[in-house]
Amino acid sequence: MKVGVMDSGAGGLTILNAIHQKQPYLDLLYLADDAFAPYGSKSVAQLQDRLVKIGRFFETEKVSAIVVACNTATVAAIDALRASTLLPVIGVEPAVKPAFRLSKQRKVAVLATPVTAQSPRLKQLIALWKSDSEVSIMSSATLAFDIDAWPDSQAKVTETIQQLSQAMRAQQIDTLVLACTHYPLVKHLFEQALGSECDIVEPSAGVTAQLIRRLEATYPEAMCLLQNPLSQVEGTITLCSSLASKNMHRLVSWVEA
Ligand code: DGN
Repeated sequence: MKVGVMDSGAGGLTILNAIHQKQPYLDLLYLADDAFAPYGSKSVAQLQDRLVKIGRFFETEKVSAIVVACNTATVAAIDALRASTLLPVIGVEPAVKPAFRLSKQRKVAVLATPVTAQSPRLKQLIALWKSDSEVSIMSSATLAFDIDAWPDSQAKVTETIQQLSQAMRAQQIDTLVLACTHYPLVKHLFEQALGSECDIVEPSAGVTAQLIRRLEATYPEAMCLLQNPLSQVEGTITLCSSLASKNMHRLVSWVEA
């Protein structure tokens, strides 16, 4: 069974890695939409149009489900994609619920792209799960794009993370939600800058669990067969980019062995 996973660039590989670790028998087709990146500076209408086109690409590739492994695309355009396809569509949302549970000092920061940070959906999620925590919504217009240019952009990425972390330390943040799938790729830099007293949460385990639930509900017999330990074979991982000139070695380097 093949699952399509997409993002504006390398960020969704954090989700792809988690899916592959948990369900290695699935074939995974990853689309990095580098030709249209960064999503964080696009309008909602542009993102909706793009996601519908990507949905058509995945349908042509005969996937059984689509994972929108991008917070920005999820908040802006997942409804448009769902309306345009009969395939199950799983999105990714800021992991505010686990962050509220984890935070001891009740000081949580959500770091995202500008589109996600300004989205009504993020405010809804915060209102839905909020207890008595203070929530600081922070955004970076450049960080995801710079992570895509890794390792050439290493100094710039490190400097941006240090600046953001300084602001978080000043606010005594003890739990950080990485609400852009690119950010867990450089989680170690956040850990270095914030120190061990700040917990960092990201959504890959939750998205994987949701995908498996949807696949089991939609394709019960096929999933039963695939999950049978006697019949299990390792699935394939195919990486592609919408930018013809993309150096695929950079993408491959983010995929966990
Ligand atoms: N990985 C995308 C997200 O989770 O929002 C980043 C989008 C972008 O291109 N900036």
